[in-house]
Amino acid sequence: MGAPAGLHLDYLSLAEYRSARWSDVLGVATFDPAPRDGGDSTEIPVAQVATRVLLGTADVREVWRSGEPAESGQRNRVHFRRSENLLFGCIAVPEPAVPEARCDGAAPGTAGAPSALHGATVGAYRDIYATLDAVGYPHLLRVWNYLPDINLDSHGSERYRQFNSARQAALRAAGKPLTGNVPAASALGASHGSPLLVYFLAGRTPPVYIENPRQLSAYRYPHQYGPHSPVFSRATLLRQRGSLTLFISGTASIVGHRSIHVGDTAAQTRETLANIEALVEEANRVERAARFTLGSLALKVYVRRPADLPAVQAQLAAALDPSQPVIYLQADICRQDLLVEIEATGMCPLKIAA
Ligand code: 3EB
Repeated sequence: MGAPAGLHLDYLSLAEYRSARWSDVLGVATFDPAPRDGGDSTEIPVAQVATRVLLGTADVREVWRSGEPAESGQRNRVHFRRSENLLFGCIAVPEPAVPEARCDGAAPGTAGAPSALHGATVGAYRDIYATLDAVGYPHLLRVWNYLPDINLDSHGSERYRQFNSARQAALRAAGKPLTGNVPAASALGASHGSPLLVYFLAGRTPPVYIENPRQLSAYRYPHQYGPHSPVFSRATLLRQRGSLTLFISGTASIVGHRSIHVGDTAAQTRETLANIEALVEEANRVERAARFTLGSLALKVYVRRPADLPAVQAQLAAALDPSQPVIYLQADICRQDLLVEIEATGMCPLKIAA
């Protein structure tokens, strides 16, 4: 049987993944300390995300398929697999335990000195853009960033802010835009001691970039959230032969640029869903057709405190279809006052004119 047209996303247990025996897998993400012998051919890039699974099987896999023949490759530290129009890639960069020395002689580990995380982030994005430009998939569509101790202060600032400064520096160095045409993204904490992990989807043609009318664009956040704004779009919309994909970035209880419902997990979850619904509406407006609904998305839910899982689940049960694919992970979120963050993906087959 022929593979379905266009990109596909499934959340599967290891056993389900093994028995599916798909030939068109582009890439996989695992969570928790998943065993490496996941039954993947060594051809398939596997992003090993160091976040605990909060519900269901710990060996759950996020599986991206293209519906087309694919080939694998490696360049610098980036492992990738690509089909005609799409590329999945991942890179893991350990942070050196000893802070890098500065050429101006300033003591390492002090305010102002570049952190190991800064170096790892700049290096990861440099390798990613070099790879994409070399193999001809120059448009980053969707990026997932996982960094250990995301809320920890070091070198005079929070590590998430160091990451933002470094990501922006790397994009600038690669000659990429810092506002507007920037990928959808997520940035979450990962377990202490894990490497900086970035995985991504990239395309040969540009997507449509979507912002949320209820939120200030992240790349325009005021400096109270850090000297360099996070560079991501709220969503991207990819039209390919036969299908339309909506990649919704990590979304939280932020209206304008402020975190709201501080301390109230249930209310943060409802506000997050309202933001996702606003993005779905915006995508439909751009498409001039009701292509997506909240009930047709696959969701990945990040909960800061495991004890909040029932509260988050109750809100989602009230808003979602019971058959919707949803996975729950424990992760620190990039603002201390955020307790939950949700990312989503929507896929819609398109009729092709004969
Ligand atoms: C926010 O809306 C919440 O830095 O790449 C969400 C998605 C968030 C992506 C990123 C951060 C990022 O600002 C945090």
